[in-house]
Amino acid sequence: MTQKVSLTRYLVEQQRVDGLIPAQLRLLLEVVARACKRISFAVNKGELGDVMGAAETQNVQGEVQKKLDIIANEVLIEANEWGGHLAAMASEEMEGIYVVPNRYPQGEYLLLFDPLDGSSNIDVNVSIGTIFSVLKKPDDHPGVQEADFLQAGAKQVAAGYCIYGPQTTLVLTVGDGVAMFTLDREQGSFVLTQENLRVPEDTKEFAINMSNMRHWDAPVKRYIDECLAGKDGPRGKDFNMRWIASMVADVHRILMRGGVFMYPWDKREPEKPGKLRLMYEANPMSWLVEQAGGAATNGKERILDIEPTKLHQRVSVILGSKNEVERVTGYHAEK
Ligand code: AHM
Ligand code: MG
Repeated sequence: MTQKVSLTRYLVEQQRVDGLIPAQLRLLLEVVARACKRISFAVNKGELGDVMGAAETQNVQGEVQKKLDIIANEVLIEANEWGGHLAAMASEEMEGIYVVPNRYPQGEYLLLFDPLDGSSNIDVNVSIGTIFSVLKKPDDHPGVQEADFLQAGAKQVAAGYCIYGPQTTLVLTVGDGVAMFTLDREQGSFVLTQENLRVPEDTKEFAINMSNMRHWDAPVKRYIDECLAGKDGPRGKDFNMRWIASMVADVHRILMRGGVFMYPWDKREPEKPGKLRLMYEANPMSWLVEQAGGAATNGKERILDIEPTKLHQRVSVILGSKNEVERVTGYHAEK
């Protein structure tokens, strides 16, 4: 019988054999996975638990919070604050950073997360997820402040997401490719189910919210028009479209079978660079996609090279199969 490899064993081996991750980072990732397990169980309860519907609050982005947004945020904080591996956390659901309280030891890592991505899908039983990114706190000063989080995505030391869909699946990179773990509910543990995920360089599938078409910039419109023209158009092939409205689910599909995902800048709110957030949505997803052989840009530059200036900064996102991302980015350059 082939032995199953648990997430714990995988991380221990990454630490021991490859020396890729220090013990504190291994602990951190185990704790994040444990929190995701708890969130998965809460998500699964649905109408049977007090988890559905809107809360009476708004987050820093002015969006109405769902009960599960708040629950997931609390679960992640409670799980991570006492272990001694973190200095502070930042979340889509909190305006400022959350510094680990004095009663616990402070570690050297910073954790950022979107506790529940795809919130509009919670109440309709469609896949949602948790996205996370780990940075190292700069060691040139004591204490921790918001500015410590403002590091380019290329500095991440770990990134991943957990998707709560037909299966609960954790997808992770520590800079050595992308590995996937499926939650075994009977055992209560994540089990390694795929290593070295690869995003095919070409694709016939795109993901974009087409209802915003009239607001797009010319290069994005050109790219989609060419896809829509199919076999008889300049691309010479028919394309398929998918849009789940959970970035986690759209990116997961791309990691599994390729495709291109776009949430570009548009004219609805021209002062905003895009809808998605750089630090805890675009950066971790871009690193995962790059680690799997894909690409990610904002139309002009590699997302991982963007130097952030604000914790909740937004960004235009084009990611997925390399040749398609390069094509859309090329159209922006031509413009
Ligand atoms: P959220 O973090 O508040 O859930 O918002 C992010 C989500 C992404 O998961 C998804 O790609 C996008 O918003 C969908 O936006 P739209 O409803 O405009 O299609
Ligand atoms: Mg989100």
